[in-house]
Amino acid sequence: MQKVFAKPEALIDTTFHFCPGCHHGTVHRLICEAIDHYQVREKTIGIPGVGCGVFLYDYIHIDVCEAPHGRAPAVATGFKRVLPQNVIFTYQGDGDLGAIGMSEVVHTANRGENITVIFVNNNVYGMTGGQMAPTTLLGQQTTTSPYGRDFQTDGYPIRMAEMLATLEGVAFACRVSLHTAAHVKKARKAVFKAFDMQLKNMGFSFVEFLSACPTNWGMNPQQSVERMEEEMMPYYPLGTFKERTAPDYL
Ligand SMILES: Cc1ncc(C[n+]2csc(CCOP(=O)(O)OP(=O)(O)O)c2C)c(N)n1
Repeated sequence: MQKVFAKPEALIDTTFHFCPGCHHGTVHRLICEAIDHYQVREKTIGIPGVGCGVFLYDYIHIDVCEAPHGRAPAVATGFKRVLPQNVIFTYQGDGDLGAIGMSEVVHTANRGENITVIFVNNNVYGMTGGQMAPTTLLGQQTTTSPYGRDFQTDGYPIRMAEMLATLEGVAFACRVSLHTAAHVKKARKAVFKAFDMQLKNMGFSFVEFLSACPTNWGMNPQQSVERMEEEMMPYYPLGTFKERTAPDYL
């Protein structure tokens, strides 16, 4: 019999703590598939920020160093500079990366650090109970925007992948989604590309995942994936916004 499905070796055989319909588990799996594919398990170091992805060490068979809220790109910079032969990635939510950690990610990208940033955009602060994030859509109700996000008081949702793509130091910036199996396959390719580029010393790579947070959106998983298609995707277009084809020192 031909085996067509197997758990990635890098993925620890345990049960995720994530809520039903949450996409963090899918992102974990895709990272593990890339680690297995490039056979870099022994030399990969993951740096989660603070949020629902913080328990990375419980799920992936790699070295993990937790960073203070938002500081993962700065911690990753330190690791990469001391251990340039290692594969270093951060794992951050939109509160972590786009609010308290905005400065770290912008300057790390601008310096062109040869790391990979995995960015899980679920439109809210998930772990702390669904507060408004920089990526919360206009009109979206959250615990801190009960009447819906209003640009006059809260500004506009930030498109991180497009913004970072404007920086010279960025080698790869893309946005993918996880709301259908076909989109997960494309997301997988993006993670592979980001790891590949880091292994080729191309510079800073950034993968933004549109993801669901059914618990804090007050929806069931099916409604959540419909919301991703109908509300998130029109504001957050999918695609590759920058892809360098050679290291910038060539
Ligand atoms: C310095 C600091 N401020 C605030 C917090 C509280 N806190 C923990 S998780 C979190 C939000 C995380 O949201 P996000 O980054 O969007 O990740 P998600 O949980 O949605 O995956 C906050 C504000 C903290 N741990 N440390």
